[in-house]
Amino acid sequence: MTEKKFNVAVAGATGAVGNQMISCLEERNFPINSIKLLASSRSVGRKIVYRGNSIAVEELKENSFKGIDIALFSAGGGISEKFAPLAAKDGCVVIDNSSAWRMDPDVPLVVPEVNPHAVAQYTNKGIIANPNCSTIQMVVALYPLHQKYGIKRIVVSTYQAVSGTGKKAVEELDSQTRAILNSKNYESKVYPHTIAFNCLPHIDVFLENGYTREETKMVYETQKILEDDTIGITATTVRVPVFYGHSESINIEAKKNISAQEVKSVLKKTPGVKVVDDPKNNVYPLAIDAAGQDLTLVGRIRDDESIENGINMWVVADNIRKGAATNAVQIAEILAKEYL
Ligand code: NAP
Ligand code: 3JN
Repeated sequence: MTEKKFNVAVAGATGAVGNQMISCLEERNFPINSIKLLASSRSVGRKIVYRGNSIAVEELKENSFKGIDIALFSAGGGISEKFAPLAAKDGCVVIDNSSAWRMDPDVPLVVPEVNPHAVAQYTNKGIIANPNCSTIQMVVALYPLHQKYGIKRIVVSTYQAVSGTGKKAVEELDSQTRAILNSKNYESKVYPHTIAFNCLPHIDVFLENGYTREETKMVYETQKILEDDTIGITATTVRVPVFYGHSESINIEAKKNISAQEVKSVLKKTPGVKVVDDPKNNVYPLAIDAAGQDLTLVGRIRDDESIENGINMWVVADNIRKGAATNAVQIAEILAKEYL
């Protein structure tokens, strides 16, 4: 039987995530019949190479999705809010990387290693949401522990790379670092403070309760994906001067007896996870090792000696790949294989 091939569109194709989506489709040999690359009017005429062919970027418009089977969106929440329903109306399934649809009860929020069954709900609105990058790597590591031990509470602090803010932030860290090392003047345009040689406890906007939107996303998205709103979650999200790879310090309190040794053996068998944990030999997950690959690295696994059934760990993943593009393409693979 010949394999079914799909007409695919990438909205936000010129961005940090969109670009990686195009590479992931190619690397993973996604069955593509045609590919349409969409961005703003600023990028019209730009060429992007896909499988050796140079493809011209087109302007994202209301009628861009006619004849498209699957659209991967990463052009921001406002664009997703407006264009995802239009694309769905034209019969296309949207896999959206923004926060616009994540908490809509009719829209599945999917991490393929955790809740692939939720993809079935794409029929509700024709939209599937991709979670926030910080949520994705956390749930990949915690899902098997929640299944086996029941997680009561999560305390997480993140150390997030600038690529999470997009291509302009990558340029800002690069240019500020060079300027500071050469005693030159520089400006901060993307972030409210200098990001080079600094840490900013501020990702996305501040809310009334003093938390940021990024911190709030981690709470509600995790509960939705793990299908358990009784888990207590508190987060502090921090931007650090790293280009690629988000790191997280995660503390969990479990309902059942748990030990670091057992956690290591459970995580060694967990799909999508690589245990990197040999501290005596200075081996633990590092952002520079996580960058450019798709596994979630987990290490520094140890008992929290201050409470019963507590565990600490250090979790690192490539925020643009598993945190965004790869996760979206994995969702497209499930759709293509099982539903379309
Ligand atoms: P980026 O590097 O700044 O790229 C933004 C992309 O959106 C570019 O392709 C840009 O096109 C396009 N765009 C902007 N305004 C547009 C418009 N009016 N019409 C059509 N296209 C437009 O940002 P990024 O890091 O790739 O992030 C893009 C979005 O993906 C974010 O806003 C966020 O919603 C989502 N995201 C999700 C995660 C996650 O955690 N899963 C992580 C990062 C980002 P031009 O080049 O033509 O301007
Ligand atoms: O800052 C990061 O490391 C991840 C950023 C994600 C992001 C950036 C801009 C807008 C999002 C997101 O995915 O939650 C959004 C959004 O709200 O859509």
